[in-house]
Amino acid sequence: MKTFFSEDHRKHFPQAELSGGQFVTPFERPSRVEYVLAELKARGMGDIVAPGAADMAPIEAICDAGYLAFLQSAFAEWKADGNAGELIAGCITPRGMRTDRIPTNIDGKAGYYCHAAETAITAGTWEAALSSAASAQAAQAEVTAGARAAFALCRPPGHHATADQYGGYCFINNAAMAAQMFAAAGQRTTVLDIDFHHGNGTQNIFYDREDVLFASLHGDPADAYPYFLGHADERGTGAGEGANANYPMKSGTAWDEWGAALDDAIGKIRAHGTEALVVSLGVDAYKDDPISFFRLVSDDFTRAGEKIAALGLPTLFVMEGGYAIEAVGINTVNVLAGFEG
Ligand code: SP5
Ligand code: ZN
Repeated sequence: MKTFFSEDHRKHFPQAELSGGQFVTPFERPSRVEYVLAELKARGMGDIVAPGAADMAPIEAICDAGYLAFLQSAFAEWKADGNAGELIAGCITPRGMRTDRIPTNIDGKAGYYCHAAETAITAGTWEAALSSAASAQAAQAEVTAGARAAFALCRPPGHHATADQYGGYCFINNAAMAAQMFAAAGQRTTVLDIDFHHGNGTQNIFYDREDVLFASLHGDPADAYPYFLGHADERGTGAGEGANANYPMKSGTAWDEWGAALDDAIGKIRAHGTEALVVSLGVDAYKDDPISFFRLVSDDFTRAGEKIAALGLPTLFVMEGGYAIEAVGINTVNVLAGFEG
C-alpha cells in the first residue's frame, strides 16, 4: 500500500514536555517517523508520496472555527505577550468557572483550547498539524479512488484533539477528519483505535452519530491518560446510542486479552455494516513503551493487522502514538504487513 507523508512534520519540534514535574525532551518527537520510514523502505512496503497542501474544508468540518484561528496565531500571540519559551498552557479550563467567555489574553485562550499541559505549541506547530492532516486527506482520497488500503504517516498525531481542544500531543484529529470524509460521501464508517490511549477526541466528535462507529482498545482511564474519558459504559448518545465501544484494560494486558477485545470490536464493526474503516494506528501498546502499560510484543502487531484485514474493508491507517522509539517502525509496519498478508 502507499504511504502518504509530509516532511513538514519537522516544523513541530517542541523542546519541552512537562513530565513528572520536569521538562523532558518530548516523547512525541520527529525521529519517530524516521524509524517508520526506514522500516517501510527496508521491507518494500510501497511508494511514499508527499501530499499536496491541506484542504481546509474537511478540517473545518470537524473543528470549531475559533479553535482553528487560535492554533494559527497562538504562538505569535504568546511571543507578542512577552513569553520567552514555548507555549505551554498553565491554566486549563477549570471546573466550576465560566467557559462561555473565551479570554482575550493568550495564556487564558490557551487554557480554554487545551486539555493537557504536556503538549507545547511552537512556531511551526500549525503548519506541521496542517501537513499531517494533508497526509490523511491524500490517503483518504487514495482509498476513495479504489485502493484497498493506504497509510497516512501523520505527525503530529490526532486522536486526542477534539473539535476545540488540543492535548495529548494532538492538534487536528486526522482520523476523525478522514472518517467524516468517508461519512460525508455516504459510507457507513468505523474508526478502530488501537493506540494505547483512549481516542477521546474521536469519541467526542462522533458520540451522537449513528453512521460513524468508534471502537477503542486502551489503558483503563482510571490509571491512564486521558483519564477523563474511555470507560466501558460510554456507549454513545441519542441517535449514536450503541455506536461507541470502549475496551479499557488494566496494566500488564497482553495479547490474550487485547486480541480478544479486538475480536469483539471486529464483531461490532461487522454488525455496524461498515463500508469504510479508519484505523487509528498507535503502537504504544508495545511492552517497552515508556509511557504506557500494556505488554504486546512485535509479532502481536502483525496478528492485529491480519485480524483487521479479515474484515475485507477499504482501510485507511492513520499514524497515532508509539514512543519506544527503535521499535516504532517495526511495530507499525508489522500491522501494515500483517494486513497485506
Ligand atoms: C497520541 C498519544 O499517544 N498521546 C499520548 C499522550 C500522553 N500524554 C500523557 C503523557 C504522560 C507521560 N508520563 C510519563 C511518565 C513516565 N514514567
Ligand atoms: Zn497513545
